[in-house]
Amino acid sequence: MAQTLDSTPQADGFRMPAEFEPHAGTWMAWPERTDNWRLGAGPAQQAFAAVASAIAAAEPVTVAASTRQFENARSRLPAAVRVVEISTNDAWMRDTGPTFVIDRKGRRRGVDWIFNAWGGLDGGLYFPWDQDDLVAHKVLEIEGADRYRAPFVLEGGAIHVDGQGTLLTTEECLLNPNRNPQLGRADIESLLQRYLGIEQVVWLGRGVYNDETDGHVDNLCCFTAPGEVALSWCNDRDDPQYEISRDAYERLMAERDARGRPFKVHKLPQPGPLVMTVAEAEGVDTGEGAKPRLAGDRMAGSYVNFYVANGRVVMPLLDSRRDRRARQVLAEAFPGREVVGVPAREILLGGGNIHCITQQVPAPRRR
Ligand code: KQY
Repeated sequence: MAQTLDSTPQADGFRMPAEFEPHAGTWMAWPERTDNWRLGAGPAQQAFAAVASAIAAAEPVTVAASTRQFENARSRLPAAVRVVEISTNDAWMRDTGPTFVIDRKGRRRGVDWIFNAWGGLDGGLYFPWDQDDLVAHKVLEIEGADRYRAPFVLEGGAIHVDGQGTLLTTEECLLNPNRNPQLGRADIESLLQRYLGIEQVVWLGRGVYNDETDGHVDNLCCFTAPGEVALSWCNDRDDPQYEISRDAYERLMAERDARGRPFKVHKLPQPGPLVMTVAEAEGVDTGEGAKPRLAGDRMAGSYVNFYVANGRVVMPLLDSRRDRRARQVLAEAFPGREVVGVPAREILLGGGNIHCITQQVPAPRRR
């Protein structure tokens, strides 16, 4: 039986592996709330199903769907995808799911972070979020993995690791008073070390412009290999993203990773700028508990929000003028992996992208 443990992953010899290490599978959740997903969530469901299919060609995929949506999800997803019933408040498995950690004996456990919908009552994106806060525990029960309940708020999209001691994050998110106002930078670093088995935190400044998560790093910058990162890049000096990306680049250039390596940076062009259309905004129901979607809203589109599966990278297609170049950069950054594009504007309309809706289950390895 899966248990809840009082110790920490670091004390028990566990670490979070990099996303590019081998996977046993992927978890996703099924979108349905009509005050975030337009037209009754149908177009988003189609996009999520395409992402699930692209990943299922490489590794086992499980999708969590509500009681109400179970039959619909089952019929829209390929037979190879396992569908299980789990209640959620929305569909961001990166942030509500567990972060898996592994040890040298080939064991796998999970960290269950406190979830407050990206800011709680101080700028959070919906209320309530009680079902989302239970998702990680339920996933760990199904996976039969022991659980660490971390004593602080964190979302999986707010961190990236290289599996060799280095963690990337942003100040905008992790130092935001709407997450853990009682904790300072040093406290957060110490907790990340204890719960993820990392040694060093590389702090970037702000996340992608207008990112409603308060600047999740998974939309701005991620590891592609030890010592290598992909960074969302903007060449237009008049665009607010220009300074953000430049600052991140300079910080990376000034840093070394936990093993003393300098960073090689793969610059991914920013799509767009992408803006919500009148028709898109009108298709979203007005809800009491969710952030309103307005025509003209600048969306935080980024090609960095991709998912690394076994043998393939599943990337968002967001802008026909830039998709090809982004695919080329990713193919160079991930030699030996096939880069598969999935139309992803419908996911972006809900506030995130492919990385945000996926959560890897690492394959434990004996060393
Ligand atoms: O960046 C992510 N990991 C999640 C995006 C969530 C957006 C909620 N509307």
